[in-house]
Amino acid sequence: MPDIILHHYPQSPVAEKVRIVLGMKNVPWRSVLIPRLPPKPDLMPLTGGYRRTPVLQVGADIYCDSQCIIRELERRCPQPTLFPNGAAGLPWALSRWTDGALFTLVVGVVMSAQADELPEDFANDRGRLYFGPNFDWQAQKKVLPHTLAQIRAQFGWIDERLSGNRDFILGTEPGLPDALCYHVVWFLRGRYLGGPALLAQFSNLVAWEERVAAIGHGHPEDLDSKEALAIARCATPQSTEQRDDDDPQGLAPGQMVAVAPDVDGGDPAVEGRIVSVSLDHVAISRQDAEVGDIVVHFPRVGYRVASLA
Ligand SMILES: N[C@@H](CCC(=O)N[C@@H](CS)C(=O)NCC(=O)O)C(=O)O
Repeated sequence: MPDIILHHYPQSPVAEKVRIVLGMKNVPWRSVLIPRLPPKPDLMPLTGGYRRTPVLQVGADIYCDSQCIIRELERRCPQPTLFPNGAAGLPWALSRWTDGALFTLVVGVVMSAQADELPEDFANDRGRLYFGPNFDWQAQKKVLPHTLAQIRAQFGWIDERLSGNRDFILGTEPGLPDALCYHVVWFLRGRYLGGPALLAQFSNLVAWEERVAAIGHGHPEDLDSKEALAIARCATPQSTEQRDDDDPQGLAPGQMVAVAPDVDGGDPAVEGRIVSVSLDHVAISRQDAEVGDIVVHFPRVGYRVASLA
């Protein structure tokens, strides 16, 4: 099996979600550390402009967004499954809450509580990314107690789910819902001074958090970013053509498109020619001067695919 390469940085909560999934799979992987802010010169040749964290590389196939990354990890390493007890489907819906509304509330607390101490370029970048061009950390700081009340009630849901000696969210086996909920808890605990006290109110959640942390990250081995580029250059994309005659946008292999997150975060679009498309993914091929032929994979949910033809 070719190497699984994760481009990430230690402080990234979304990367922590994927690292925990790699722990659940208990697989070897290569770890490339990337900068927390653009420019990301050794990542851009691979993604064609996608700048978020994490990114998965397998040879010359690049997977953007944790949704797409986790789907690919489940496909490549099906056992143990992330969907024990026939739980497929619903965890993806849960991810729209954990990665969406809940994550945004936690980013608001973590960032606005430190608004006066954070480096300006970092605060401005994350403000734009998560709250759009009119972000205002000082205004968010004023409503911190309200935001904490929102988060506390929602963490209460997780705690309630884990009552009655349920080890993991789906029962006795860990699965995708654990990684989804855990990364937000990990973020609040590690990056907000009041996080540990808030979490201490939830005994089921805290005991579960320790069980998920104990799963670990699998078996990472450091890889230099230049070596990752060399691996891509020497590899050939493995993606094969796939069409979907029911695609609502009429997307089809061969078409030139631009793909970007469907949020007002100022993310650049990635341009390329569709190789494969389905209800939950689109993969586009591009040529890069540094790494040659590359196929970049995106989820459909949360992404806008615009036709350039
Ligand atoms: N929807 C994306 C969100 C990724 C995301 O926003 N990650 C944060 C880090 S936790 C990020 O990209 N920050 C800006 C950066 O790393 O440049 C996913 O699930 O992968």
